[in-house]
Amino acid sequence: MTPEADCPEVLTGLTVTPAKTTAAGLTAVIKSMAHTLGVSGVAGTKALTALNQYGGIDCPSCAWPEPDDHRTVAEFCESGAKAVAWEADTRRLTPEVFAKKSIDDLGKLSDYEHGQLGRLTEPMILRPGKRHYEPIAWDEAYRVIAGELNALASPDEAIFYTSGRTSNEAAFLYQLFVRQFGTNNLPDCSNMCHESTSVALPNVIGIGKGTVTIADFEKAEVLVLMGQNPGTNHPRMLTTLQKAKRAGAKIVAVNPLREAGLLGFRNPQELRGMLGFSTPLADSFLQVKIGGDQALLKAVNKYLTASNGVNRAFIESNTVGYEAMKVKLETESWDVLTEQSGLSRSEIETFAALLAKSDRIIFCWAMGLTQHPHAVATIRELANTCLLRGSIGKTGAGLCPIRGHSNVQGDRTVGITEKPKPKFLEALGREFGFVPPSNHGYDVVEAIRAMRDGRGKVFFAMGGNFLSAVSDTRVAAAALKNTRLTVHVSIKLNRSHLVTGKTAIILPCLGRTEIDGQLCGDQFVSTENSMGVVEQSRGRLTPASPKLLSEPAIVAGLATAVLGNKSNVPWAELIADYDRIRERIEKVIPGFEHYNERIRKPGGFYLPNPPRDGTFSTPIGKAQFSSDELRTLYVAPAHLVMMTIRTHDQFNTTVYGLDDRYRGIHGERRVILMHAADLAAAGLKPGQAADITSHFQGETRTVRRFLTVEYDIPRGCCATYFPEANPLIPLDSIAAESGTPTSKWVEVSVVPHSEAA
Ligand SMILES: Nc1nc2c(c(=O)[nH]1)N[C@H]1C(S)=C(S)[C@@H](COP(=O)(O)OP(=O)(O)OC[C@H]3O[C@@H](n4cnc5c(=O)[nH]c(N)nc54)[C@H](O)[C@@H]3O)O[C@H]1N2
Ligand SMILES: Nc1nc2c(c(=O)[nH]1)N[C@H]1C(S)=C(S)[C@@H](COP(=O)(O)OP(=O)(O)OC[C@H]3O[C@@H](n4cnc5c(=O)[nH]c(N)nc54)[C@H](O)[C@@H]3O)O[C@H]1N2
Ligand SMILES: [Mo]
Repeated sequence: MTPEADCPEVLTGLTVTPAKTTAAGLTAVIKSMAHTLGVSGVAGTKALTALNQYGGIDCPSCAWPEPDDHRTVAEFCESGAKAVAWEADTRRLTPEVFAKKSIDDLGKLSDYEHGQLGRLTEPMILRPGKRHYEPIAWDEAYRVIAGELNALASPDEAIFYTSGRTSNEAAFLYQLFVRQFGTNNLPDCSNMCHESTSVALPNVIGIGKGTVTIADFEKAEVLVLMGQNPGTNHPRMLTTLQKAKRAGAKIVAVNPLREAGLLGFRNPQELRGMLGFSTPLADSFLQVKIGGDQALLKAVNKYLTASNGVNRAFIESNTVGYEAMKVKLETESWDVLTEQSGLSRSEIETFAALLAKSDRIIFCWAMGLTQHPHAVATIRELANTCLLRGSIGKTGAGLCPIRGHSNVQGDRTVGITEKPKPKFLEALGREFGFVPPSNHGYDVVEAIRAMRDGRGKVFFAMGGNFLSAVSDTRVAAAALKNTRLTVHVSIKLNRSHLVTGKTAIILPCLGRTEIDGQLCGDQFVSTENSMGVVEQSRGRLTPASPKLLSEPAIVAGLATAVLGNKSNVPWAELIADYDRIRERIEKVIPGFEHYNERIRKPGGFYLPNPPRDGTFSTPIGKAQFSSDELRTLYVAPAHLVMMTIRTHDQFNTTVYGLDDRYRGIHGERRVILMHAADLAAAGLKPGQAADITSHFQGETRTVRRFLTVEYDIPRGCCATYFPEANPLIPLDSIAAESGTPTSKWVEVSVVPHSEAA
């Protein structure tokens, strides 16, 4: 047991108000400006005016794209403003503060309080046996890391994690360094995020990415939004949805919760919206049970195939596997499909009939589909629906996985993956004159197992908050503590810096809003959004401290120290001018032709996307229908299925505040949202403290003191917030094929809180 790994069991004062039915509006703008001014002063506001503008700063929050042809004056949302304010924080976490506060003192603070300590200012080291971080010079830090890495029996004993904020330039150099060092142990946040999508789609359409552009939304007849909370997690998408709606699109939302951002939108960019007029969004809302989407989609596909609601011509010329799928669907029972989805046959048939009438449908999804035991099969079933309607490869139609981190898609494109393709390795090896390792590396869950079992001895993280983001927090903590060295490149302190290997190092880096000065002048970086547009991002603010280095510079420094003359990469030259890094990316990765020229065009450029143009780049050259088994999921009587979700006041493990405004939950993050009947059955009253236990393969895990909230959620389902509930998610509870932790499908029991341990 490692108590400091968990979020502190402290209650902060819950108030509950009715859940909202519209999102954004003037309140959102006022809140974001007030927040930015409060935390970051004038600097933050200056950064806001450059956010998502041509030649400006790519918003460090989500991966939703900007419009192709224009930019409004304020092309940001409340979340983006909070992210900028958090980064442009005027407070500093200096060595003096570390000298006063031990890691034990810091561990007692909440995630919110960690953020309030301000920006890191210089490299810090926690030496073996010590409880206080001390300052260390950059060169000395590199020497310590190189010493540990080069002492390993095999390069595969080191693990190199990446979070999705890292730029293309930094990520490309990082994976190059790691592969020259000799391992493919490159787990990343994708493993916990859209991996199920990346695994499901290539066999179906030939590429692991979405196929639509933002302009497609206005041309669509139907938008299906599954397992996604755009009002909170992709607020700029609401503007797109509003436009689509005005152009006549019907919106169907599929979600266990009636999220405000799915129901209505007050556009803060319009006078009508400022005055409080809202555009209703979803035309129909399907309140599916958690994990019920595969059953729902199978039922939809059964209806479409049985009622001739399919696009025959498209299927015949572009697909394989239709007949086998149809036969399989005939054997599925409506009783099982309705019971598993939690929806009535007539609700499903109404939805399917709408799809049967439409040729231009866009299917959007996020974590509500990807973090379940059967996530990959569910996404393949969604692709089946799309193919049945021939709704791909044309205007106003297609698949649209909504990515999370602002460059999570780009990181994968430039080589951050533990399972690299031979073609990529060959190109990388050719360009840099070495033989990259070809065996598969560890994903996130495998990395934890390796550290737990003593096979992973050095853990290095390029950004992120590994300990708090991964499942099974206490197991992950013990695993990290079992290593010789943990290193984090970071901009602020987080819990991962406090649960450490024998030695721990924090390397503080520039944030995306900051000026990145190198030998040949100030540099910009590039990122790829959710729709495959690569665009530049140039920092505008004075760095938080003169001792910060950019992520590419840190990789170069490290590579030089670790590899020495074993590497013939001109690391220092590449850092002097990032154009030189982009030239190398262009030579290794298809689609980046004339990278330096096109990245300088306003709005950047699109990467190639064959299915978008109607070509399926599968081995057979056609799209592939899937015939997966229906995975029926049951829990023991009186147990519930728990999903872990984000509040309106956080970016993943970064907690901006304690409210979840749209859901009407204020002042408290340790809550569990339950159906009234499930509360009563558990002998609990709203607002009462409860203990939650998860059940998996005979093991139990418990978190204590969560306040109950009576909520409109299907019976048998409940919701808690990430990361507070992560200790409940068993390490081995992962999605089939993708290995993604089942953060949205955990079997739990809930009982009144008792003081006895
Ligand atoms: N402000 C802000 N923006 C963010 C983030 C953030 O934390 N804060 N995080 C970023 C990241 S990395 C990501 S990946 C995205 C996440 O964006 P989302 O996927 O929208 O985030 P979650 O809060 O995980 O919510 C998932 C939604 O799925 C629903 N859901 C859960 N289980 C099921 C299910 O079984 N079926 C269906 N149909 N729905 C279900 C939940 O009710 C919830 O509405 O957002 C990105 N943007
Ligand atoms: N239970 C549960 N767990 C989940 C999820 C869930 O829905 N439920 N969602 C999963 C998902 S979708 C994701 S993507 C992962 C997220 O996992 P991560 O990406 O690992 O986590 P974040 O909270 O986004 O990382 C925040 C940290 O990044 C650092 N940081 C911020 N900006 C920069 C920068 O510019 N450079 C560097 N080097 N560091 C920076 C800050 O110090 C901050 O503390 O969590 C996953 N975990
Ligand atoms: Mo994510």
